[in-house]
Amino acid sequence: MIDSPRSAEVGRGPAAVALPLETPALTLYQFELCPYCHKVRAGLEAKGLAFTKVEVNPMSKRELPPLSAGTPRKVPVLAIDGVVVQDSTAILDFLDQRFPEGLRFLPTDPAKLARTREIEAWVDDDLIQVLPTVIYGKWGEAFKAAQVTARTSNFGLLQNLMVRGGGSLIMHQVAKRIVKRRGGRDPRQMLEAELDKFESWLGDQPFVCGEEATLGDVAAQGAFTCVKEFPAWQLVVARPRIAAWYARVQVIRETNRRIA
Ligand SMILES: N[C@@H](CCC(=O)N[C@@H](CS)C(=O)NCC(=O)O)C(=O)O
Repeated sequence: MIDSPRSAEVGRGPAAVALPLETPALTLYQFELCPYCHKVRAGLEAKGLAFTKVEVNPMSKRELPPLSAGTPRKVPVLAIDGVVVQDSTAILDFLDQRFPEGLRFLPTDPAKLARTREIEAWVDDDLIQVLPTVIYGKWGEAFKAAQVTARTSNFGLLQNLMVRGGGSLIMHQVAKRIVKRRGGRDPRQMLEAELDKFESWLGDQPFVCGEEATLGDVAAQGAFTCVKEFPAWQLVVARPRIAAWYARVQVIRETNRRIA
């Protein structure tokens, strides 16, 4: 069972991360259902870093901290010690350099490093492109997605209603655009095709680059987490090797997780 991460299927239980005494405050500006934000959350938890989440209104984005001129007003954004880092890949690289303790995202072996980078690129360029189509592709799903966002935020009543209504519309349009860009294929078939790739890369290994979890695992597991509340999750957990891998990475996250 995927939801019981310490089951026999999961196997190893990593030791909790030992952090330096003075860990700076970290704030993650995010959308609850953004797969890039899920990637970063997986990384923060796997590193054992406490962080505060700030839900950003997808329409006004007024919660965002000041960003460098000319950079897109997109989430995730991480603020740490007065420094603002944008872009999920840049944030995970930053975290690995700044907090080398605990799980290392980037292996020292050059072949594994190249592989884990390739997998992370696949997460951004293919997997994350397909996920919105199975989350928001149908009106009912888009409305549910907007409700998840509104439920998990601390928006006031009016903003909440706007996020539910406007959010569903925006999310549905995003999904429709992706489907069109990808030749009008059925969203579930597109997800199955990405799952096929991931399953073959994983093979019988515990993690995508072998015995140790790396960046590729954190990025992919984080991204998959955003479909957990949706029917498409069944496609993910129907594959025993992927389900066991997902749970293994979840153990690392839960062992190390610290929420501020
Ligand atoms: N390359 C960026 C992509 C981030 C991104 O596209 N974020 C989306 C949410 S999933 C966003 O903020 N969209 C708002 C907009 O485009 O206005 C990353 O890896 O963080």
